[in-house]
Amino acid sequence: MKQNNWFDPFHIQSHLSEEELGIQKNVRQFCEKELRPSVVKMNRNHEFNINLYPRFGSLGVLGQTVKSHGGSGTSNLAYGLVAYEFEKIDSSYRSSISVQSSLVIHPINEFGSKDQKDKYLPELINGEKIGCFGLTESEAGSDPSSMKTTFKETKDGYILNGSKNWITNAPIADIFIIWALDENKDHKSIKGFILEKNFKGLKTSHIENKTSLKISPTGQITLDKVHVPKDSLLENTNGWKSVFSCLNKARFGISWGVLGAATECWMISKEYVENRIMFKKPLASNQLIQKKLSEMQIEINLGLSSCLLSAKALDDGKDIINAISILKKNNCQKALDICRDSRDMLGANGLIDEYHIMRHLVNLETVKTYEGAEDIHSLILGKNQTGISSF
Ligand code: TGC
Ligand code: FAD
Repeated sequence: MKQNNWFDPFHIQSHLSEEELGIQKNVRQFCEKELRPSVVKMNRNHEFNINLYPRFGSLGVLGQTVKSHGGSGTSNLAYGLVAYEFEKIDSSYRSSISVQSSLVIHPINEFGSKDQKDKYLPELINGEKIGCFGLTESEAGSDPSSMKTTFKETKDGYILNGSKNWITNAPIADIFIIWALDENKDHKSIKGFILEKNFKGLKTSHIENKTSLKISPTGQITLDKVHVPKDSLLENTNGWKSVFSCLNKARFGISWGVLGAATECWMISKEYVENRIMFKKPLASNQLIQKKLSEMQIEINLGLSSCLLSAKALDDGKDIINAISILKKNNCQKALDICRDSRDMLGANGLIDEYHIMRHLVNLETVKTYEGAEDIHSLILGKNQTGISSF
């Protein structure tokens, strides 16, 4: 057949710089060599190898948009491409880099003092230290402003009390970004703190029975009268806007990432139906099957094109808050649809974990929920469109 551009119909690759193409290629090679061979086993065993963090650091994918303290200073577009490549293997691995980059390194770099940056950024960027981000609580998920975790100012610092739940990396973290409310004020008094795992009164536990994102360790954090020195406060935060600036970054990466999982499922099902003979001909020769393949191609490429436009706008310093909610919601939804169709096209074999699709499908159930559940993004968009808050 004549060469055509069915895989990249909008010529997305032609919009990438030499540097971005190089980063994507390098990261893809790393993922294929270092992550893919063990992904099924790691998932079966709920296992994460913490020694990967220094490897991620050497690869330059931790805090990659940061221009100091060892950061590679890449474009946001390159960050999106990295998330796309990591999530082709597993959403857990994309989570590992998202949390460290967007939710730990970003707030320290953006809201920390010079001393905090000098102390924490180098080891977070080179992967010697692992971070986590504690916003959600058992009774405060979609509405984090209902959190019960509080801080109280003392002569020489702060006392933190409360608990966080569903925190990626909590069981393995050295550094904890914790969000808390002033115990004497209202929900607007939000502040962020940098805690370390050896702080007295800080304990973590592991959520053992997750059926999704099994490679990624998730846990609870309890804070029992944790005395936090003054210099642990992220002094340049400005209320909830600062919390959301972290979420914006993470949601942007997720929007690219889920299309990686979807692309993977598309390619697996394409190869399968081209080779599977049923009714004496390849499955791929049936119109219904080709319709499914074309829908995968359409949604993935529309999603990637919008991601590309948003990344370019972000790199030009433009506000992309609405685009982020559109992409986080729509790309997750479309990726889930694509995984379900792929699973169906493999018939019974689609249920076997070596074919990867079920793993991507159940992972995407997490991704649909965290960083603003699907319907929450509809409500954010509805609020911004009408000026009326439904919350
Ligand atoms: P609202 O009144 O809308 O806003 C309060 C202030 O924040 C500003 N703001 C933003 N600023 C920057 N970026 C954004 N996206 C912003 N959205 C809002 C806003 O302008 C306002 O500023 P000001 O100056 O007027 O005070 O706040 P709300 O309470 O009504 O917000 C409601 C809602 C639902 C949108 C918000 O609470 C929300 O997004 N909920 C979802 C919670 C969530 O996403 N949690 C994520 C936890 S972290 C996580 O899941 C990590 S997963 C990790 C992994 O990848 O493994
Ligand atoms: P709820 O808020 O109880 O929502 C349940 C359902 O109700 C959802 O479908 C939601 O869309 C819907 N809903 C809620 N409010 C409304 C409304 N007003 N109108 C209509 N529908 C509504 N958090 C962190 O802080 N840090 C992390 O590192 C982190 N990692 C995570 C890792 C995993 C594996 C998971 C699963 C979650 C993680 N989270 C983390 C938490 C995540 O952000 C929350 O689960 C998410 O914000 C949703 O909160 P919830 O689970 O309490 O659901």
